[in-house]
Amino acid sequence: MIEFGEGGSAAAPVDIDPFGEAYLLDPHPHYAQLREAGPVAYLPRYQCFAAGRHAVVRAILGDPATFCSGAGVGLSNFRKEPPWRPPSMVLETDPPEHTRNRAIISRTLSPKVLRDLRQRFEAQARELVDRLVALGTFDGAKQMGEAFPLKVFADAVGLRADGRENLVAYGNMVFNGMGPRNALYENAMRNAEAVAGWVWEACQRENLSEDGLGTAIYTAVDEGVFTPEQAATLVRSFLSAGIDTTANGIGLAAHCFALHPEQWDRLRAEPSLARQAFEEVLRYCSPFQTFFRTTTRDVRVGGVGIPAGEKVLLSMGAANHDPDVWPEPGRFDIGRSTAGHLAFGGGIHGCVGQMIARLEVEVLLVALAERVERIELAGEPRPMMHNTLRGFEQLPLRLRA
Ligand code: OVM
Repeated sequence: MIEFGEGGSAAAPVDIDPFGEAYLLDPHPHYAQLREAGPVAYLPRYQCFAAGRHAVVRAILGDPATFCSGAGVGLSNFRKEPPWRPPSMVLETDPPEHTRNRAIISRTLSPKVLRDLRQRFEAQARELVDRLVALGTFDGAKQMGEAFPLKVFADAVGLRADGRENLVAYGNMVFNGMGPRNALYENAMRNAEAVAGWVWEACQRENLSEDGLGTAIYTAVDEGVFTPEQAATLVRSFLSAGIDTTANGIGLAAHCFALHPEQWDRLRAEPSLARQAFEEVLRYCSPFQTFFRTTTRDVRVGGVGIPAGEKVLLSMGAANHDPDVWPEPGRFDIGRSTAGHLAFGGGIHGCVGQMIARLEVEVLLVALAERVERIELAGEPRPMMHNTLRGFEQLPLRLRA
């Protein structure tokens, strides 16, 4: 699939706008257009290449030496314009630095740590579900999707309780910041300095609880591997990637089950399906829609040429609905095999937090399944307009106990 060198056929131009309103409101026809345009297509509007076929997206993720992350994983090329914040030491780096930095994060999220977090997460999930049932109608995007990771994940990292709303604003900056400089970008960045300042403070050793994931990162300072500033930058990755992503995953899950009550019945009958059910939510919705790689050399992908130094958009949403991989991709079915979905990316940069994300959503779904007979829409959901994430701005819900 991937061959080195110049030449190859020209990428077909496709007239889709992955950051435009029509696409964001209903991406599916646009996904199909992208997949059908060839192994790799060209988006003249953004002067970048784009891939949406599952096999192609997977192959590109599997070749980080040719498709690098160090030039940024948004549309902007860090080698041509300066990034809006100091680059992430894990997301926006390549081996060998990436390998070392990721290992430090990875060891803080060990199976033992996750086992110890489970009880706390379960207790918080039950408490939240009780509160939401009592409320009657509520906003599933804010009061469930955001509220849960803002409590359990931020607790796990070891953040103080006050000011956590900054994390949602920061995630908005990080993820809208991967798109073009459109109105969504500008709007997310309105309060950038204050929000980024709060986050940077929260990442400092003296502001983290002693038993959290954040403090665990600082062990690398004691070992002489990192400066304190590097440790803070790595803690910043938890705070960048760990809230908005999961928050939208939860909102999307609730919406799926509100629209597919027969699938909710299945889950209620067998709550041990919760983990697998979330995988199908991930495949079906792809909360993390797109990111980019940058070519380090001339390459041909499925015979289509991409010169060195070009941005390539990868569409997880398109790949996760590729009919060559998923029979009836548009059917939400918690019993199907979801192996190989790309909602967490893949390859060396595959989501390092995926186990804690799964844990959060699994325990929340189980707590819901134990108490709630029906998840119902209590009004018209308002989809979020966002450069990278998919989810709801507002999701009016009612839980029938
Ligand atoms: C980071 C980071 C930020 C956003 C997303 C992400 C999906 C990582 O700062 O390392 O992973």
